[in-house]
Amino acid sequence: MKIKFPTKKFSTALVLATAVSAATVSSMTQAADWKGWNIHNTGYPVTVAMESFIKEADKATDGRVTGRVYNGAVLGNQSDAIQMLQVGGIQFAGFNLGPMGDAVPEVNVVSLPFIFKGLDHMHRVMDGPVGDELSAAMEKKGIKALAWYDGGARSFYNTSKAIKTPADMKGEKFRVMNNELYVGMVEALGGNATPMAYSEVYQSLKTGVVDGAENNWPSYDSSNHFEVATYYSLTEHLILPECICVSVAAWDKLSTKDQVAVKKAARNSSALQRDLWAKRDTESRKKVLASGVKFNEIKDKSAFQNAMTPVYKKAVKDNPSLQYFIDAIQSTP
Ligand code: BDP
Repeated sequence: MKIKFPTKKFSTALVLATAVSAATVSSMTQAADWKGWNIHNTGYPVTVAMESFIKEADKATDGRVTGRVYNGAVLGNQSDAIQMLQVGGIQFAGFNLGPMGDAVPEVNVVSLPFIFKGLDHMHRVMDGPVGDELSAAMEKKGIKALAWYDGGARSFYNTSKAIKTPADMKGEKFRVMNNELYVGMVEALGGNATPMAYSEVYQSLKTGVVDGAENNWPSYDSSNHFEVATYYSLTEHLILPECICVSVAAWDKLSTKDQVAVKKAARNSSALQRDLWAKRDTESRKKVLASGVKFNEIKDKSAFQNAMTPVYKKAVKDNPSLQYFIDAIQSTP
């Protein structure tokens, strides 16, 4: 809004007061138009939940918060999204917490392989005090997690053979998400790792730039990686929470009443996402197995788990505050 002052001289206080009240009026009348970053395609559980979130936020704030979800990472890769949230270039996003470790070191605790005992344990941790503390750490860095979504369990898949023991990873090159910890994880298992954007993985698997990658069933399916990397070995080494996150810059502009409404919309979208996730997890698994994916169930994962000791040690050495969170997660029943 442009404010025109008459040429006559005003006291600074009056000018300031006018500007402040004009800004207040403008923030009351102009809707916040939120851009939402999303890596997934139409119909994916995260996509449906994010769309439901912004729709409900719009309705519950009488249109003071309106917005749109941009699918397929058209707004940039996930590292870009984290930075854009921090500076307020985008206002909300849905993604897993894996690549967040650089910006918020405490969050790396969820990227420690096998830290969660299962999906239910992850829910209990993230919906409890530890989740609140991680959220507070993120908020200090400009990103507020309004609620947690599911991302299932990630396992390794590759083009040439089943990974039955860590020895089978030798000489194989795996794509990992953008986090040094994942490079260490693959190396501790005896393989090689290349951090790479999600959008580049399909082509890289196809042309042999990498031999494998790791992800949950729904992403293995929706990215079509199952067409080119047909061995899926159930290591379930990472259970990564995902967040519906907002930029603190956008959040702080909302009235308390609207913050309550937007948070409620996020919580509702999380219940929806978890429900859709459970269904999609089963469906995707069925679909890729029916298409001929060679499934290798690993009954005893202890060789993989034991190989992670140096990964934990290095993570704590690099960031001693992680020990507190490791203990807190491991002591959560
Ligand atoms: C998917 C996550 C997404 C990640 C992607 C990846 O939902 O946030 O960006 O994996 O591997 O499962 O990059």
